[in-house]
Amino acid sequence: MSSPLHRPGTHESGEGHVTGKAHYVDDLPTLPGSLVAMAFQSPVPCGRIVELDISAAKACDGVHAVLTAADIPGAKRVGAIIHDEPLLALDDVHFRGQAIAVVVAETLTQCRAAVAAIEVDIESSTSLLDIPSAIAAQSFHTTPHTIARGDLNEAFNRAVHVVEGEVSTGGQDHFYLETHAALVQPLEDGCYRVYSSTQHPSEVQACVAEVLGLGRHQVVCEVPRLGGGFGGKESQASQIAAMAALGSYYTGRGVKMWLNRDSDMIMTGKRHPFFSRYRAGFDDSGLLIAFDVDIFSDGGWTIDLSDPVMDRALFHLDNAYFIPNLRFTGLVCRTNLPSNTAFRGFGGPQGMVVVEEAINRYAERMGVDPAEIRQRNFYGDSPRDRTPYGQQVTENRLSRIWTELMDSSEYRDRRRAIDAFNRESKWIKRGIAFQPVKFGISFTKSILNQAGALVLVYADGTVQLNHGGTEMGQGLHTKMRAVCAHELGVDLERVRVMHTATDKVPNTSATAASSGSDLNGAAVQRACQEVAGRMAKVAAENLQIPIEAVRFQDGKVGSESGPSMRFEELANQCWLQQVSLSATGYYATPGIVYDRDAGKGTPFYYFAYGGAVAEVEVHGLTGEHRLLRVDILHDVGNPLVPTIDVGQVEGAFVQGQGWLTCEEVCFDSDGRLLTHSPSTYKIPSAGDIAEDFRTHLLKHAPNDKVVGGSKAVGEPPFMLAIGVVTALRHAIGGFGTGETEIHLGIPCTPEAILRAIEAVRS
Ligand code: MTE
Ligand code: LUZ
Ligand code: MOS
Repeated sequence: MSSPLHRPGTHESGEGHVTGKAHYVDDLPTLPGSLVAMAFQSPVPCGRIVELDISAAKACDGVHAVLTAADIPGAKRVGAIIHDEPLLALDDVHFRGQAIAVVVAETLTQCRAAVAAIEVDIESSTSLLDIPSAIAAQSFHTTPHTIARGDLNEAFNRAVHVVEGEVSTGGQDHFYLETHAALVQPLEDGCYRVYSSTQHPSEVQACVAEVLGLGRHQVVCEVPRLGGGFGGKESQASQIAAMAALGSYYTGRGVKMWLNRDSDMIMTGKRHPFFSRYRAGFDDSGLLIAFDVDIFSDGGWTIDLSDPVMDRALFHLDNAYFIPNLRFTGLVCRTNLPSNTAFRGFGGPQGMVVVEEAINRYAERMGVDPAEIRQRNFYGDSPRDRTPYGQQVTENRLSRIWTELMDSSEYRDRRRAIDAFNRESKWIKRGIAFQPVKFGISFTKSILNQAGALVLVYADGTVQLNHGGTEMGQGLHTKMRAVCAHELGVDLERVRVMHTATDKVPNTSATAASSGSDLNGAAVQRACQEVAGRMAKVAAENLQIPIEAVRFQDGKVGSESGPSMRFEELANQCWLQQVSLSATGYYATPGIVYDRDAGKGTPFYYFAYGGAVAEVEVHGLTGEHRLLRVDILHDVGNPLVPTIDVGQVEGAFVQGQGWLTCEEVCFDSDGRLLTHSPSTYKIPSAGDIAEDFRTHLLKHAPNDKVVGGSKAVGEPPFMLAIGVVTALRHAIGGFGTGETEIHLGIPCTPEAILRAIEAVRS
């Protein structure tokens, strides 16, 4: 049988991506007379607006409107969960870059001139620009959320070694290749069509409707594709679309809003910086028996998704390790910075680095291989093996990954060779590390775990597939097309995946939490099965075979060895016999609940597992490093399209590497973003990728819970990159003498590495 499912395949838009023929929002045709919009942004990080003068701007050439909060006909505040974010500043400004007014003009040049003509008088007040200042000022978005179990005091009394310290991790810009963009077209009867580069079309639809004071039925949001989202377009595309919509509302014309790279980096939120204080108690066999952690995140000026991000950080403070006694408390700080948001891993990476730091320091103090400590602390498969929030760990693949990866990467031999190398080499040292990952799959806000699809079969046997997920390069459409082609037994070429649109599938969740293919895949499968069921009946009657014998495969429908007809023949037959050829499919993940007040529940449908071995080489005089070799063994179940998943694993690892080693978001003491273009913000480039990069998917590991036996893949491998930090610590240790703890800040830039080397040398 020639089903495309589980076969290597190319990305459905791959050719379009490389030839430039794939359409993004900015490539779509505009209506005659269309305009562009640009925001006038706050020049200070915090203050009260005393006077705003837009008269000169209104008189500028080509300007059709200059709009402020007073012009908003509907909701003045928006927001992903809590509507705490003024779309345009009300009386106060809360970060440097906040939108105060929107200028709508014929060209971007005219917009720029008009923006420059706006005058604002702001009475500045003291701003909070980092977590320590926010803690000192008791400036928080939330109340503390705690997850606890066991008896911490008793466990710390029993602990033989206690490691205590602080960990800070910085922000990360999403650096999608396509910056935020929206195009709004007015329709008849006061309705709008919104094209948006968003991971969450339903939220854009809702936000535009609320801001304009309309019902959601009056707004359609359509997404051609995204040039990357990485979480940055989960909640924050809404404001861009709403500003463009406001422009369209007042001018009656099509309006596009597109942020250039600098504006995108200045206006929109990033990965949450985190600051943690921890105390970790180990027994004499190296088991982590007590773990007490306070974590703080920088939410920025509004809450956005900071609450669920914090939840996921708390849910991943254990990573792959069973910790019997613990207390984890999380608190979101309010600062005068852009509102931080979803970013691949969604708080998980920030949580995990804390436990990994504690293990590294313990192992360094004891002079043992941290890999062995990690393995010793793994969750097992027994009833004891529950997470801090009480979820049973099932189908645990950690020990399998450990065994296979240690063997295939020749970890132990290489570690011995590296230690020998380090004894001989004075200025160049090497390091190697093993990093396991366990990552919970499901939206931590449980109700979001639902999806829908709509399948249309035409009488010529071709198919249009609609589902609620968005394509951002991750290959979701490629996978959904394969699921659909498999269910209907037709070639991929017959199935066209349509633009994601809210008039095809309503009330969708963001394509996020790595669950796009799990959720939409099940909905697509159900929609296809519904149509196929009706078609099978017609086939059985026409072919005079029992319905149970009907199979859909190789473009034919019928019995496996007996009579059959071509799929297109059957589709036409159904039309002639007046049988409906379209169907919807709907899916909601069963059995997941989380009681936030109690800090207990089963928030995840299952866990994804993975392991990485990373080897680095550090230059002692410059602090620079190279990644010599990376071996990854990752669990994606039975992959829907394995080539796509390998790309996701590699991409996630390199993006994690960027966060941990070279990307630094810097603000000056006046809240001004200093790193707002590729000249000052360093993302990993081809030369930073491991010279020898070996990615393998765990074999024979189907996941019964998900369509085709697959597993989510988008985010979990991001955290495998934490192994690079441990490998760097190993190398840095080589510059010292024996059992010293390493003090290495994240990101591990050359400066941070040099500082750590200086410290071990003295
Ligand atoms: N891969 C590409 N190429 N571009 C992206 O924007 N986003 C990541 C991941 N992989 C992203 C990506 C993030 S943050 C998530 S949550 C998932 O893809 C979302 O898609 P999925 O649920 O279909 O895996
Ligand atoms: N939970 C989660 C969420 O785990 N990932 C997400 O992307 C998300 N988004 C919104 C709310 N909860
Ligand atoms: Mo991904 S951070 O869940 O969009």
